Amino acid sequence: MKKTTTPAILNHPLENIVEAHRNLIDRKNIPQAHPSGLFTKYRYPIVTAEHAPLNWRYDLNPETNPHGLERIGINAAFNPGAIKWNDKYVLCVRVEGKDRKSFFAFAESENGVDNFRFWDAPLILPQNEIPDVNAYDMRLTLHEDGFVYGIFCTERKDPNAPEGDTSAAIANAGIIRSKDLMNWERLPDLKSPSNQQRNVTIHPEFVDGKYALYTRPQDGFISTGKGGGIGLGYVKDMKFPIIEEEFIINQKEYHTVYELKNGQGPSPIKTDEGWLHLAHGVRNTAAGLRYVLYLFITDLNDIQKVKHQPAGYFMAPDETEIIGDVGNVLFANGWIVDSDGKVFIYYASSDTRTHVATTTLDILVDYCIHSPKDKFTTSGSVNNIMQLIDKNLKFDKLL
Ligand code: M1P
Repeated sequence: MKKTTTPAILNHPLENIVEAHRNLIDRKNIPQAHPSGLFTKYRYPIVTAEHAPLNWRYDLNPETNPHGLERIGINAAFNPGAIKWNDKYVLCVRVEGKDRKSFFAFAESENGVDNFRFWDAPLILPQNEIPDVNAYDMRLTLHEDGFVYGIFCTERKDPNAPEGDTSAAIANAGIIRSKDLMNWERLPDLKSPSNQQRNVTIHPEFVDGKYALYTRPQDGFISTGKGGGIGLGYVKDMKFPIIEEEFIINQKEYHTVYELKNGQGPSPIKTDEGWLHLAHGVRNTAAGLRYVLYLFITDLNDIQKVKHQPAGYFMAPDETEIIGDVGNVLFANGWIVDSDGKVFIYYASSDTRTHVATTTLDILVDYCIHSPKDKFTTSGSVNNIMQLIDKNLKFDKLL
């Protein structure tokens, strides 16, 4: 049903744009169960560049903007951190302007799927001595110390870049924390043995009295070089976030979906079977890099030990997700688990838009425990299928 335009906007040059924006925010999503049974995706992205509030983009005064033109353009809205807060599903979205700078903006929904609406203004990120040139991919984690930590990637020009190289950058982990999501304290950037860090997030519990941080050490800005893999390091005091030593807990591996690099997604979720991790894996193809999502479980008493890891990917870009600014990418750095075990996986496609997939902890744990492991060879993969065929012999009358 068409909505009535509010009198204040009637005959304003932006009348149609206001109505289209309202319809976009009010639209209900349509669930689409995946044939694997592992998750339900939804027809529409839940947050896009077009969701950005109109007063961030347009001069609403018809006298100074008689043509109703957009003054500041938004390019993309993706890779959100996520947290349940005051019963609302809250995302800290990476919003990227047409000027290529990313910034953070919170958006919230009553049910985690529909009607995500940005808060009034973007986050004013407190700065350290050297300002962030770009900031992105926030992980939000409620730690048992009582703070919500926001760990994100802060990027600055590489001071040692050869003359004329205007793209070499240093990426590191920036850290903020808050008790109300409104007032944020900036802590020093992470110090670690690696030149470059991305995909850093904090384990929600203390480990032997220390903070534990998942890392992704790498030699270069894009290439991991000798580095790579999902690492883990310990910090005594988050006011001085120093990791002396990193332990790789989940390696990149030849001829897998995480052959080139991988990275921890959001902080892991505690289950009876262990800590459930969502990560991305990257492989190379003739058409460029391909990013997919995968899962694994680590031991409750030894978080460096991977207990279960199914072969291959859990979720990959579908035909609507594969196209975007950086094609063939699924990336996730936020998820929320409800008290009834329902899980909301917030993921982005092709560095352009944000989606949600819903599932349950039971399904994710069952998938991790009962799907065969990667055997790293063709004959190993066939062997996994043969074992399932044998197991099914008694039941194939069903087919
Ligand atoms: O472009 C794909 C992703 O690339 C980076 O991830 P990674 O460091 O694992 O390669 C990040 O910049 C991420 O934001 C982006 O989605």
